[in-house]
Amino acid sequence: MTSAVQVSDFQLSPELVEFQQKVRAYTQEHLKDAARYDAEARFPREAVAAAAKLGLLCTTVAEEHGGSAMGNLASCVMLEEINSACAATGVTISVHNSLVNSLLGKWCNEEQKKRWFPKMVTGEWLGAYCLSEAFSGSDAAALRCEAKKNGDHYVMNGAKLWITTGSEADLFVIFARTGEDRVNGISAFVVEKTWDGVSVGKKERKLGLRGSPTTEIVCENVKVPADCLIGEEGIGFKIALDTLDGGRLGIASQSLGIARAAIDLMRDHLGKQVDHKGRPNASQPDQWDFADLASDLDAYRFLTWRAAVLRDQGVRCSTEAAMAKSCASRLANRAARRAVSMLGLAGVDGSNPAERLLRDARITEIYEGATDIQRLVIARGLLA
Ligand code: COS
Repeated sequence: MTSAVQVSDFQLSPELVEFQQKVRAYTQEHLKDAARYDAEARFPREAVAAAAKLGLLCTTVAEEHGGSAMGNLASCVMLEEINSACAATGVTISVHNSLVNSLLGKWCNEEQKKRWFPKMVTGEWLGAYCLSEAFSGSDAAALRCEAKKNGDHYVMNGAKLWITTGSEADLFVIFARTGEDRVNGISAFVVEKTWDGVSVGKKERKLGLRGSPTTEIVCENVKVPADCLIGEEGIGFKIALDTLDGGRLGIASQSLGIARAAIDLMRDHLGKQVDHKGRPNASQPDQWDFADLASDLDAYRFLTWRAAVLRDQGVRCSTEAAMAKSCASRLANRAARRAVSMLGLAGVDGSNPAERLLRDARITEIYEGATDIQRLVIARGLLA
């Protein structure tokens, strides 16, 4: 297996520690309303705007286009912090950075970057990544949305499903069929929300991440100018999967944040159970589970950071990213479930974030590639 990471020590650089502290301060100041966003299924607009002001919406964009160019490792550090407080804000920022901005930066030409980045780096516009459809979730290449060339434009028809930030985004990256070949007949386009024929369809009612709107995006005879094609015709599927390698690092980091929050709740709970000398006195099974979950958190953080470093080095990290996501997302679910059971009634009565963490964790094993898809990617990578 290719592992180009040079491990000289296991510390973040002083710059990244400073960045982590800055993001932690942001979460403490701006994500206090996470429970309300969830209860009211309300988009965390103010929190996202505050993140934009701090430059958190441009970590994957080059400096020459107004970004901070901090890269994937920094994005992972940032997303663990944000998601430990509010996963709805976390996924909005993850998708904007890792699925949209990074894609535009890697695959668009200079003219296109100059057109869209000024709005995307400042957060004036939010981005959405539109791949899935009613009949193509895990089998992404089965997509049917079509873009037919007609002179200087394409005519796009189709419906995209389960689109994160769908109703709030201004710029959509849409994958559509420009030819019959299953894989090489797919192309990627930028489509703007205000264009004729673009509409936001059904909004999903969800178990968790309720502050993050997941909607359908419908295109009916949308006239897409030919200069909104990304790259060239036929490379859309590779763009989609290459981008998802980075996206999966975002979801792995989201999972780490959720797991960390659950483990912190357990620490508070177990820390109160002491003997007459003040030594830990919680039941041994509770301490064992707490110890295992905390150990896995550290292990999977390194798994995630390894993949991020590879991506920052320009090395393909499909296998490593899939390992990170499959392990971290399962950990988030285990940790949230255990926190709820350890806290007893307080785990489900909403008096603390445990039940929200449990609901928010579930999707991490589903979106940006379900766990079984990650296992498939890992096996294929190792057997290739
Ligand atoms: N980066 C660049 N290219 C990639 C790639 C990656 N990470 N992964 C695959 N490719 C290339 C392959 O090399 C292949 O190209 P060649 O034919 O030139 O060799 C092409 O893309 C097709 O790949 P593959 O044959 O593996 O495609 P499959 O249809 O078998 O699909 C899976 C593979 C299942 C892994 C893919 O459909 C997938 O990831 N599904 C989940 C989709 C998903 O995550 N959806 C969430 C959307 S956001 S909520």
